[in-house]
Amino acid sequence: MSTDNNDETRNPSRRRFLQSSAMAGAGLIAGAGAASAAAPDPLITEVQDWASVFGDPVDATPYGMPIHFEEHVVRRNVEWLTESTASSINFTPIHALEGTITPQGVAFERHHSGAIELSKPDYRLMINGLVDRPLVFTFEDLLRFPRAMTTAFCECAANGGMEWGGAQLEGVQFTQGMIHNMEYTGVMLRDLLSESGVKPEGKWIYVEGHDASSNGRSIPLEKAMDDVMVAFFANGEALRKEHGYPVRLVVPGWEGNMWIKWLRRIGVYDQAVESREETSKYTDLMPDGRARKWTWVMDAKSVITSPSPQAPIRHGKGPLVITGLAWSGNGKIDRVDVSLDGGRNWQEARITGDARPKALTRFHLDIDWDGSELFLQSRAIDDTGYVQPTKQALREIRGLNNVYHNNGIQTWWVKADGEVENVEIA
Ligand SMILES: Nc1nc2c(c(=O)[nH]1)N[C@H]1C(S)=C(S)[C@@H](COP(=O)(O)O)O[C@H]1N2
Ligand SMILES: [Mo]
Repeated sequence: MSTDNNDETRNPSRRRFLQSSAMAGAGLIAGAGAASAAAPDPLITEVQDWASVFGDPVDATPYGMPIHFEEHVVRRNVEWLTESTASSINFTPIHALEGTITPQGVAFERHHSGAIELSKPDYRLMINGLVDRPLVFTFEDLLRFPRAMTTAFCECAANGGMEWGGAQLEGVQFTQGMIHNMEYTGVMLRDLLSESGVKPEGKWIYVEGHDASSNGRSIPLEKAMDDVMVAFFANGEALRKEHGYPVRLVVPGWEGNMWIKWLRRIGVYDQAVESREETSKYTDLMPDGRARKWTWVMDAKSVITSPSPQAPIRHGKGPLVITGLAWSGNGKIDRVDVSLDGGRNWQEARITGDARPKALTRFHLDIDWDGSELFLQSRAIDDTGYVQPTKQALREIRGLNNVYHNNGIQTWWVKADGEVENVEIA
């Protein structure tokens, strides 16, 4: 694995290309037909408006939004998927993002009964059940516990679920966009539980939200005492309403459904509650009609975000930057391989920046594209040695009745004209 950003030193053909395009000069920049300096580029030779007048003053936007040129980079939903948008999901535009942190404003939302408005003064968090001291915390109380930070991906168990039967949706936003990755600040759940004092018979917690759905889930005490966080900041600012303001649970590596928003109560019990969200939902139906129980961890997965159907190649042959995301609920990403020919041959991609455990990891592969069609795939390998499976390998074990935990390899067919389509290799 290499974190070397200076690819030109390692890739002579790329360096040659960059040199020759620099010699072609204005021709390439000015675009079609402008072969030489004979057609001067007014963007260079003329004084532009933006260089002649004042720009916006400070305070023009007390809370800044992206410039309007980027207004297509938004969450989107798939209308036919759910009957009502109050109990629905939308998708992160991962085809248009870089790095690993998801800005809250474009991070996917999943609500079972809509996003509620709950103020800090009205906020209460109860811990009860098998504890020495049942307690109720206000928001101010939480601020007085020692702070912790963690960066973690939150992936809905249904991410990729529409692709179980076959390639369906045109865009990585829709096939893999039920994921976000934020830097959280809050307090460790174990510190709150210790304040209440868990009785020896307490083996499970049951967590639920203030919203009408409550979305209750059981979590084994071992996990609760390990890396679960009660978070109130994300990416340096307060949680957004839609992500659980003022307080949500962060359950690193485990399915999004357990990340309770608008956290209301933590009950300590001697056994799992077996609520709706962990019996009729969020279990995986097997071909023989039985369901897999307690599939909490999100297994290693990766996907190429560009090129992809919403991010086709517009620049023709030559240097091409291939990029994507990889993650594992079991630990760190060790390696990501990329195939240009539908899985026959693989080459190792570069992990760019840090590979943190249970967090999104960015990879890049720089190639010299000859303009012929590609069948692009990526495959993640985590530090437990787990290798991301093909969709076919998953189906052989789990059948076609399933919705959740589809971490199979995604294939993008890149055509000679640079357009990209969601396909499967037969
Ligand atoms: N209280 C509450 N918590 C909830 C939900 C909900 O509907 N209510 N949805 C869950 C599901 S299914 C997922 S995938 C994540 C989504 O978090 P997000 O909306 O920040 O993307 O929140 C989980 N926590
Ligand atoms: Mo979810």
